[in-house]
Amino acid sequence: GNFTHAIVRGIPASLVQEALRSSLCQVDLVKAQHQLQLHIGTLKDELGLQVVELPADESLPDCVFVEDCAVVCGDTALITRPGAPSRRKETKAMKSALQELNFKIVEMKDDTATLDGGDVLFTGREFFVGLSKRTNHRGIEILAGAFKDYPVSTLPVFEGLHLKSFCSMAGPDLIAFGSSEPAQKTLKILQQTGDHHYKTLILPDDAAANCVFMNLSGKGQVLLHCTPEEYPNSAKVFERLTDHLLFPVPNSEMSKVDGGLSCCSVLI
Ligand code: CIR
Repeated sequence: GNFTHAIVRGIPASLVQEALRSSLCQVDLVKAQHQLQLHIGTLKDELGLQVVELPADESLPDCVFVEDCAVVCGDTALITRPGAPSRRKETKAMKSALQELNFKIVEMKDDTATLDGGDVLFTGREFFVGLSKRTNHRGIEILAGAFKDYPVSTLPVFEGLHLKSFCSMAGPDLIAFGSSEPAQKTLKILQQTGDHHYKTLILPDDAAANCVFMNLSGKGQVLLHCTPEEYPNSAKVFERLTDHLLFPVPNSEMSKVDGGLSCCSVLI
């Protein structure tokens, strides 16, 4: 999409001990903060986006992962009900920020519904939503009701946290996908389900398939993607994209707590 703003949030020190995670890797807080600053710097200084920086909240260890709290499309912002109970209060600051930016707010209030933004892939034509550890059918139903102009299809997430833990948009009608067997299984279903046949960019590393694409007026096609230090083979695939302005952004610390590149911002 054609974005002008990004909403981000600081990293609380509590992330190190208390953030939800599937691995035992120790996060380096100072390095994580530095990496987030580089990411925000790219959005602001290189891309000229207006960045709204919400303050970290020590009582919400995962609050930096703002993508999970809202799905924004057109003039509507859906405030989610995150699948992890420890993350539910993160939505409050996001709701206020989006209200201030004049979005029409829809809140997922049903206490049987769950949905994380990390499960929501918007292609510009339609939504694909992952049925995952964090997102359930009722959550997807509410999303479909909030964005009636677009078809919504459900995709199974066989492994990993979210749908976008192994895929994301990488260009117009171009979807980046990881090459693991579970990722490829989801891709096959996507191609059979969708309203359109999408081109794919296959990355050797699932995590690297979570990149951030923007079509910016004045800049053209912009892609934030993994660094060669973290994923040398996947970085090479991105470096071959000649139509894009490429920005490698480090993400090693967030990835230790299952955060992809896209999770640290809500682009609007
Ligand atoms: C969690 O488990 O909820 C966080 N530690 C990571 C969330 C990452 N979210 C995302 O990539 N959209």
